[in-house]
Amino acid sequence: FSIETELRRALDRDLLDLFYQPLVDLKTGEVTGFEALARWHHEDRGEISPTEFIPVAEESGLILTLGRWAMDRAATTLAGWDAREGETLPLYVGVNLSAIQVARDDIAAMVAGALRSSGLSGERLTLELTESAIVQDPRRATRVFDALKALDTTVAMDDFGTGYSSLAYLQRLPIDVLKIDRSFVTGMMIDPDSVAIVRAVLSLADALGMATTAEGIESRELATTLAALGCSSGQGYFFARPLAAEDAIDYWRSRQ
Ligand code: G
Ligand code: G
Ligand code: MN
Ligand code: NA
Repeated sequence: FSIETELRRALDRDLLDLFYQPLVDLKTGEVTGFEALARWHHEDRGEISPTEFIPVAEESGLILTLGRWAMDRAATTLAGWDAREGETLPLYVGVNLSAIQVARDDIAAMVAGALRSSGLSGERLTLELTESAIVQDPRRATRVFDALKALDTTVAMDDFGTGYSSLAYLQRLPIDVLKIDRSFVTGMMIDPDSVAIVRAVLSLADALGMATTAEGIESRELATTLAALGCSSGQGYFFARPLAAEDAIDYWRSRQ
């Protein structure tokens, strides 16, 4: 069977899983939230990477189903942690939204639905959008971003610096967080140009009143350097890999 056929079946049977990678405040070391990342353990083929099945989902339109599933699962999981700990936890969850979802689905209604059924308030959710979501249809993107802000959710620009959007959109759209793409963060260790780019992005974000998250932090040295440069938040294997829901909340508790 093709990956598409198998993916359709996996979605029908609820065989995908959602993992959670901690985001850490680089000043205090506190875990502030998690990014939700889809995982697919295929019974015969083993682990299939999202870099393989997300593009298939996007080409086939299955991303609409997958995206709604991820949104609902992430919200339900966070509400479940609150219920188990008996309090509203100081944690948020970030959900990736594909440009295809922005173009073809009613994102704001979907997010509102997930908030309603989980009972979470909007501040508990971050929506991670890529520059491609803006480039395809800027007017639609503007409406979607505004609607997400009206729900009090946080809007993050994912993989920042790798796409083709103009800086004018940073000014025009209600973006709260710039996520600095992993390629620049990894590059900092070996390439002075990457350091220059990261510095420039941090300074731009600061001037525009946006927070910053560095992705792909794999060493203590990088975490320290990025903190010194003023980056607010970090994510990467140095802190933790994406974790199953149970392991993610255990990780948070163990660091309290
Ligand atoms: O999880 P990493 O482990 O391999 O993810 C690879 C890529 O797949 C990343 O670009 C990530 O944003 C994307 N991805 C993972 N889960 C989701 C999801 O639920 N929705 C969308 N749109 N992209 C996802
Ligand atoms: O594009 P997006 O930012 O959503 O993708 C997140 C991807 O980055 C996931 O595939 C996740 O597993 C991966 N990732 C997270 N932290 C690290 C890291 O420290 N190193 C590497 N190589 N990949 C990471
Ligand atoms: Mn992301
Ligand atoms: Na990224």
